[in-house]
Amino acid sequence: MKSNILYKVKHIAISLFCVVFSLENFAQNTIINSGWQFSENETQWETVNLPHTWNINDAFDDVPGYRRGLGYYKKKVYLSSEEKGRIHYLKFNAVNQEATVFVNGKLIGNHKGGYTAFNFDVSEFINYDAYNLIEVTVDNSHNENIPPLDADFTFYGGIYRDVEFISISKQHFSLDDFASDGFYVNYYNVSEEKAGVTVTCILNNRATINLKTKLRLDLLDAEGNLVKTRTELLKLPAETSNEFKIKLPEVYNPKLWSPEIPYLYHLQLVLTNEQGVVLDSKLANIGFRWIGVDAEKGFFLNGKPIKLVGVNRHQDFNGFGNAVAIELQKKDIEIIKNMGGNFLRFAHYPHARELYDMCDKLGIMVWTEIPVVNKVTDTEAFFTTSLDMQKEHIKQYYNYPSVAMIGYMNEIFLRLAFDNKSSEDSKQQLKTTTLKLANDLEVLTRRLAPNHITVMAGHLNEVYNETGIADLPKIFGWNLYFGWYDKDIPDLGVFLDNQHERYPNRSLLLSEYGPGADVRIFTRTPKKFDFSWDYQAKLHQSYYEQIMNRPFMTGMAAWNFADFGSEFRGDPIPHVNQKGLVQYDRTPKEIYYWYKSVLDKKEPFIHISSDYLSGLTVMDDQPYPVQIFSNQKRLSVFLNGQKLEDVTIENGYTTVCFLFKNGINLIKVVSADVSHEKSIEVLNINALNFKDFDRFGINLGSHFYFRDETQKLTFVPDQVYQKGWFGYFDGKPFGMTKDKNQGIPNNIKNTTSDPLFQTMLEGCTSYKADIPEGTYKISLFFVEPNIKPVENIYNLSGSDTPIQNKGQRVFDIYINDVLIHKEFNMAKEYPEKYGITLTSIIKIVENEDLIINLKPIEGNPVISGILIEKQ
Ligand code: GCB
Repeated sequence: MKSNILYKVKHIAISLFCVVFSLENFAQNTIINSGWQFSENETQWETVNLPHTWNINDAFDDVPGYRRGLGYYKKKVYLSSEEKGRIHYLKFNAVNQEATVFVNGKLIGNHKGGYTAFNFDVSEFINYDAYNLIEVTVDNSHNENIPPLDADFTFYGGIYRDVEFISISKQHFSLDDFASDGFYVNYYNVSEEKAGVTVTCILNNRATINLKTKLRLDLLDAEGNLVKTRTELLKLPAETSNEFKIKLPEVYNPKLWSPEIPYLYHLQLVLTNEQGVVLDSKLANIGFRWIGVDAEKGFFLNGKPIKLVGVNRHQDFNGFGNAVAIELQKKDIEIIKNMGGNFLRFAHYPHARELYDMCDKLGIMVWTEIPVVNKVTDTEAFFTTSLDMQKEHIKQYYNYPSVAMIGYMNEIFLRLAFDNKSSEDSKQQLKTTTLKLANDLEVLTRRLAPNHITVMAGHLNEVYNETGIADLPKIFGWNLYFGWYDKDIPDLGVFLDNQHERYPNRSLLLSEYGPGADVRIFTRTPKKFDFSWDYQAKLHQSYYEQIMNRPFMTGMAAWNFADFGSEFRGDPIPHVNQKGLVQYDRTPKEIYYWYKSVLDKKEPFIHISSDYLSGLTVMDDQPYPVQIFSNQKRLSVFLNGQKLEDVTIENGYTTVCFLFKNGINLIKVVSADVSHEKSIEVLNINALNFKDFDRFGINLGSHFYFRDETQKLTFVPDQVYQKGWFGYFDGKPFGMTKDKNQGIPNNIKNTTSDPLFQTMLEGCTSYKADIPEGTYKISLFFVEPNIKPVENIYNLSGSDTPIQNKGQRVFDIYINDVLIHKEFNMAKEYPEKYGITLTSIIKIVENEDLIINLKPIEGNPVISGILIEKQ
């Protein structure tokens, strides 16, 4: 079958990439990312560059689901006969999630698992002075034997990290130990006085003769000065692989590595033959540090207590899926460092290795883990894949000094906790299986990485205590969403104190927390599940205090650094989990600056949190609260050139109420060393005669403002009717993004202004706005909240039957007694949750106001928004 493809290849234009080797080079790693051919069906091909995924669009479109199936890649690589005496490997740094590789039509191997590297020795399949065809069949379908089985992120399919063609001499550092670098760095006697390094090297001799080699280890300081060196004469027997452990003498008065001063030494490993010709070489970061953990006193670095505060990270990026250029990804680590974070959990799988190198360099302590998430499968194959994945993970990421913690499971009882179908027996069986796998992974991790701290994260459920699984790792992480999925914000501390009391010997970390937040939503009255930035601030500010006040807590990692793709979600931006401190394109949300104000003490810093305020609509006597963030103690606040007050900062912020005038307002905040200014455009409507406006929008049924960039307008929150102003007479506010609806797609089609539509008034028959006489364009916004996505959206069959009868509503719409729409029936007219706008021009005469009536014929009318525009 494959030779068939080879034949076909000759007939299509593909871009060829030539690997030209120089014999002086002892090892040649060529990144072969450009000019691959990609197809979803093996008939139509397109040229793509890696990193690549086929789910960039369909994971974000209006159709539920995304393509999980096969993708085919191929590419030709030229090798000259000068390469003959060398060994050739093909290395894939990550392919999601199963890859089957062919070279010149022959099956080379298969790899399961989408987040770790793997390689194949392809030497015997290569043709010299010829083009060699590499083909990769990639599969991201659901597979019961490959973790993750289920999780709150999108499993984009494709070859999304670098592919390397490696040519090396016959004597080299092994590539066969789970695609590691073939050497492992360990430390001994690390203290302020001295520190030592030992290295275990796996050296291969693929020649048919024995060879005497020299291995030189050079330890260089950050400036490149040689600090210690050692050369070993090593005999490499023919056709063997051997392990050598080499100890470098101790360094006296070493410079220690820490987040404040991430001082790095470097270790160079050079393998030569007896004559000094280089055969292979490697490089590693060396960070002298020691860590410890205490169930009562928390985390210790270099003998001193340190509270770990940082974020979790997912690897995808707006518009790229998981196929993100590495330079763009590296910026994330800089953004986290600039925020002052000293801790990063790479969730829920190993990320690109370059990022761990960045953490070494910038000084961020790392938790890294494999994607065994939400549930396990009770098969030998699942166990084997998980254990192999952990072996790859540990061996490939072992040498980064920033890596402090190695994990292997996230919320592994989540599906079990929500399972109300299975029998008690089968649930018990699943618990036993899960515990067995956890135990196997823990034992494996401790054996392969005895100097790292093992970790696991669980969700709010007793099952982690009952089963004893929480006592396996050295630190247990709780993912806690008090004030979001569960109870209220202050319940965090109550829960943690209780856990600490019940399990005094267990070290705890808050491994996830945080609410969803959309930068277009703000409010004076933040509430659970409103996605306002204000609620995000409230929750994070309180959580931080609660953790800082508990010395037993080792640390906290916010969920999430950035918004990320999760296809089934119905947050205000559909298919995106919006719990990020920065947006999906990494633009900081306001909360990012608050973290900076509490974490980053390097330079004086002030931030006025007001980006979201542009277009704020207020009345004369309504001061608006604005948060000011700073790492300074005392600040002076000015509005439009006038000093308002001196304020004191606590927990990184203070709230100042501003009476804004109509038009541009300038806020200025100064401290002794630094100042910050922001100008805000405000629409101040004189409430009593409601006249100074051109455009006025109301977000019906909602307590929050919504900044609609498509309309260039900020919709105001709703209210009960007030004379001279606006509001509803009857009906109840209704929100589609409510807690209980989590997981149900609330994606409103035909619009990106989802928050305007997602909140509405239900049962409202009469609404009034006391606008002055004139001609107006009135737009009314509607959505039918009860329509569920139909299985086949094309199955409309032209019949009159509504898609779904449940919740169907029919009503007549009147504006000032003029019938605008008779028998309005959204369930009948629209196949799905469409954002519907009805626009009319009306004339208001003297002594008349705007009155909207929704007269029910069947069910309760709903309405989501009103936009009034002067003509
Ligand atoms: C969790 C999961 C994480 C989810 C997060 C959420 O506990 O570990 O994968 O994305 O909650 O946002 O619900």
